[in-house]
Amino acid sequence: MPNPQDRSADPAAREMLIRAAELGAKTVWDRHEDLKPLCGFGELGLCCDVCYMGPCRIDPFGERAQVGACGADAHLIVARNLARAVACGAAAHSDHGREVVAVFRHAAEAGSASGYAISNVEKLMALAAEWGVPSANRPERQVAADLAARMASQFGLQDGPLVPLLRAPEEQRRRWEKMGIAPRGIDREIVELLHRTSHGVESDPVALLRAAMRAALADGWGGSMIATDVQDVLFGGPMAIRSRANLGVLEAQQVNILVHGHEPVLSEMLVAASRESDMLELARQAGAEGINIAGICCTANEILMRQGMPIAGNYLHQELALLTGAVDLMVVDVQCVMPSLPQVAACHHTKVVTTSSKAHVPGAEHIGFDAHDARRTAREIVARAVEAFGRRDPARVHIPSHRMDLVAGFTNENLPHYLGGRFRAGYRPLIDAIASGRIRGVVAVVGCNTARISQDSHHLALVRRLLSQDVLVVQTGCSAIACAKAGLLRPEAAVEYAGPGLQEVCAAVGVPPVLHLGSCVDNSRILAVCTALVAEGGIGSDLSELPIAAAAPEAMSEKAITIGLYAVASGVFTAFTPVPRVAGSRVVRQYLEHDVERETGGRFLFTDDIEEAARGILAHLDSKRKALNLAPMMYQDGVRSGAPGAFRAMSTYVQPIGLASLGCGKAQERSQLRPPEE
Ligand code: MSK
Repeated sequence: MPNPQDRSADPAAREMLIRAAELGAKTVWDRHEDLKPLCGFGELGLCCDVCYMGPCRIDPFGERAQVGACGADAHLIVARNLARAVACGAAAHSDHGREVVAVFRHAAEAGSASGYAISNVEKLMALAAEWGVPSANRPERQVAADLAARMASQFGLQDGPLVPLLRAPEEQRRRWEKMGIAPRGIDREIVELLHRTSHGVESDPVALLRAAMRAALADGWGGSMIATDVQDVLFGGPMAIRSRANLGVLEAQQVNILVHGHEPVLSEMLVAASRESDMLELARQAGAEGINIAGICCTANEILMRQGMPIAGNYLHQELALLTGAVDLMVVDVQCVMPSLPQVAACHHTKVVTTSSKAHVPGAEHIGFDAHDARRTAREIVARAVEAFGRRDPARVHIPSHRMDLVAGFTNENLPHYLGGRFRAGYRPLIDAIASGRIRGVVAVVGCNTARISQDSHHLALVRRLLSQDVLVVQTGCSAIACAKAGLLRPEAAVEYAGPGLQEVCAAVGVPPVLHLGSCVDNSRILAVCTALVAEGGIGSDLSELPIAAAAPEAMSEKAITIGLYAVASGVFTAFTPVPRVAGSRVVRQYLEHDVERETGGRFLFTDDIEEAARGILAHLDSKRKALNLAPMMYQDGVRSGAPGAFRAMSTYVQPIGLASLGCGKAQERSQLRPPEE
C-alpha cells in the first residue's frame, strides 16, 4: 500500500489507513490515486462544457485550438468555470442560512411545541434593533417571528442593500458601490451569475469575475452571516469551552453516533435526545455505558462550540471513522458528505442515515428530518443507533488512541471579553498589541482537506509558521479541526509554538494562540471581528488597511473559492492552496492576483507551495504595518528588538482569565452514564 505518511500528517489517520488496507476497504485516497493522471485541461480550467457543441478544450501550449466552437477563448472559459463554482459554493452556504431561518420562524410561531427554543434573547433583541423590528413591550416570540420574516425576505431581495451589509465599514461599502458589486439577495445574485455564464451571454472575463464577487458577497455578508446569527439565537451564543478532538474520542463501551454535515438544527436535537433518560436506559439495556455523540466536519464545529461535544475529525476522517468499527450510526445532512460512506460502512455493522430532503445517498437509510417534528426524528435516530450497537463486533473494533484537548467557542461577541477582561472588554487590547509590535497581525486560516495534499500538513505548516512570527491565528471549518487534533487549540500551544510577543499576549489573556471561531458559515464571524477592529480605530479605516490576511491551505470545496472571493472582495489578502482551476488564463490570474487590489483592496495569492503562501502573508502584514506607520515588531526571530517598556504591555490592560474561567464543566453534561475521563 502507499505510504500513509504521504497521505496524512495525522497519526490517527495513518493508523486507520493501515487498518483500511487490512479490511480491504477503498478510501478517498485510493480512488484519487485510481484517477491519475488527472485531466490536465480540467486542472487548468480550460475545458468548457457550457453548451452541447463541446466539450471544448483549449490547448495550453498554443499548438491546437485556441478558442472553443463558439469563439470563447481560454480567459472566458476559465472565468466562466470559476464563476459557476462560486455560484455553487454560495448556494450551499446560503441555502443552509435559509433552512435555519425557516426553523427559526417555526420556533417563533410554534413555541415550545416546535422542540426548539429562543436560547439567546440578548442576541435576538440586538438583531431586532439592527433589523428595525419593534421589540418594546412585545413578547419575544412575536419579535422573533417578525425578525425571521424579515430575514427570509433577504434571500430574494431584488433591489437595495442587504441588511447585514450595513455592518461593513463605510469605505468597504463605498468601494462596492463604485464597482457595482454591492450585492442584492443571494437568489437574485446566483441566478444572474448563472445566466451570465450561460452560452453566449457575458463574454468579458473580468466583468464575469466582478459578478462572481457580487454573488460571493451576497453569501458572506448575507446568507452565511444570517445563518450564524440565527443559529446563535436558536442554540445559544458560543462561549469558550473545552473538549477533545480526533478518532480517540470514540468510546469502545458506548453507543457512538457521528453527526456529519453542516446544519446544526438536527445535531442539536440529537444531542438533546441522547441525554434523555429513557434513551440512556435503552442504551444501558443494550449493554452500553452511555451514548457518545461526536462530530465530523462543520457539524462537529457547531456542536463543539455550543455543547462541548467532541470532534472525531475533519473532512478526510469521515471514512476512517467508519472503519474503526466503533461507530454505530453516522447521521448526515448536507455538504461534504462522501457518496462512498455506505460502502465503507459495510465493512462493519455501521448504519449510515441521511436526513435532508436535498441529500440522499444510495445505500444509506433515509429518515427524513422535519423541523416540525424534530424531537421525534432525533429520538428515532438515537434508537436506531442503540439497535446497531447490539450488532457491533467488539473483536473488529479498532479505535486509535489519539485524541487531543482543545479550547474552542470564540466569537466576535465574546472575544472582547476574553481579550479585555470583564472591566475592559473590547478590541483595544488587541489593537494595542498589534500597534506596539507584539502581534504582527491576525490571519484567518480556514477551509477543507483535500486528497491532493497530505491531510492537515499544509494547515499545520502554515499555522505553526505564522505563530512563530507573532501572528494571531483565527480559524473555522476543517482547518480548525486539523489544528485541534495537533494541539494548537490549547493555551499551552502559545509556549510551544508562538513567538515571544504573541506568547506574552496569550499568557496575559489566557487564550490559545489559535482561536476557533466555528464552522464554514461562521467565517462571517471573522468578517465581524475585522469590522470591529476598524470600528475601534487606530489600525486602518477599512479592512484592506488592517494587518490581516486569510488562507485556505488545503482547499477542496467550491465553498472555499466562494469564501476566498468574498474575502478578497472585502479587502483581504487571501492565500489559496492548491491553485484552483485558473492557471489556464493569464487574464484571470492577473485580475484576481493583482488588479483587483486597486478596486477592493484585497487580492489572491494562488500557489501550491505553502511556504510561499506563508512568505506572501507575512510580507503582506509587514507592508500594511509599514503603511500604517506602526511600531517595528518588538521581537525579531525571538530576540527583543524594540526598546523595553516603549509600549504599554498587554497585561496592563487585561485581566487574565485563564483556563479556569472557560466553560470547562459543560462538556461533562454529555449524555454519558459515567463521567468522561479527563
Ligand atoms: S466542512 S467545506 S471540507 S471546511 Fe465545512 Fe470542511 Fe471544507 Fe467541507
